[in-house]
Amino acid sequence: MKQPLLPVSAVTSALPGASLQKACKFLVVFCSLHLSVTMLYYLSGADSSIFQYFSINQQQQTPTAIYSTYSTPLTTTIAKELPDCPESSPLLRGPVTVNFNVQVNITEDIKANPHVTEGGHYKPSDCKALQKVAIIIPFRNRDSHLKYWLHYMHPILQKQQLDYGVYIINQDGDNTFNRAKLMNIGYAESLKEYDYDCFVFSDVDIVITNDRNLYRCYNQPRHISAAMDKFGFGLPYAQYFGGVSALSKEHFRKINGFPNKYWGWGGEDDDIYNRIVAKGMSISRPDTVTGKCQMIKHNRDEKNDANPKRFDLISKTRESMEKDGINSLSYKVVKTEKFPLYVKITVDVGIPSR
Ligand SMILES: *[C@@H]1O[C@H](CO)[C@@H](O)[C@H](O)[C@H]1NC(C)=O
Ligand SMILES: [Mn+2]
Repeated sequence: MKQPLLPVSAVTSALPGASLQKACKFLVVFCSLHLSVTMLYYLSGADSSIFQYFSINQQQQTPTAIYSTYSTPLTTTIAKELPDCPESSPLLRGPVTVNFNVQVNITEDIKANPHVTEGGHYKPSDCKALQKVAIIIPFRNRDSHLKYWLHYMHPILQKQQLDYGVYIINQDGDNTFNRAKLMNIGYAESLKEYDYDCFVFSDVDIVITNDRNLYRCYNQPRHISAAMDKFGFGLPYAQYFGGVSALSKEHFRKINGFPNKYWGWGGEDDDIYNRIVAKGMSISRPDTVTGKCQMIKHNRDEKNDANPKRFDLISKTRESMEKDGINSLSYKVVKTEKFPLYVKITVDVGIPSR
């Protein structure tokens, strides 16, 4: 019954007085050292499993509950995740050569972007992107332009270290085109899929030619296409907000989204500009070197004639914006198709009232 002690006492009793004391001291020191190392090891193991427990629960609890109750473990959990991506991506090089006369092949582009996942999603694998960006492209019958957009933009967006998804919002049927309403729909539909915090709205026929022109959001609504070739690499007028723009979720909500009542070409971008100014915000832009963009030359689409009502509508933005926007948006999704480099959502936007 007392067998485990026996060998020790057998050894000690065999030793003479002085060396017995030495051996005892040594044993005591050794044992306590061993005990403390074991305790340390055990405790650190227990600690990390506690952290894991909290990090799993994090998703189920409200952030306030986490911060007030478990502030220390949460900090440790974050430190163990990917580090934040740097404010300025080290992968950026500046000017990008763009040529719309060279043929592109979508099969080749799918191969060239192996890290883009089904539906046109990407996020950096080695750092946590600073923003989650939905790129929204109003669309109809422009597959030949979309090929170029995907070819040039996917590599740039990855170099910008964004967590992004590409949403092609395709107007069904052949009634009059409604660009701004399609962009509202893109906002609503992308949010159903992922918790985006920034929305870039882009025409399908515009690509940037400098990878430092970031497709992300800033303190103020951003006009990205600030120096388009068709306007001599400048703005057609100071208030111009067409082409490519970026609004955070907060910006977008503040202005009640975009107008739904602009059928046909023109005016909706000026209405959006008016909304931004009416809510006390201003436009942020890259400089005219960084902001250089190219547009594919094309004829005006059918069923997208200049909207004769646009001047009247623009003059009334301040009154109409509270009633007409994301709060009055109605549409029907006809079809959602996931392709390797984008999602295509075909929607019924209706027809102009009256
Ligand atoms: C595109 O490239 C693939 C090979 O990756 C080739 O099989 C296909 O024929 C090409 N398509 C065109 C239209 O050139
Ligand atoms: Mn165009």
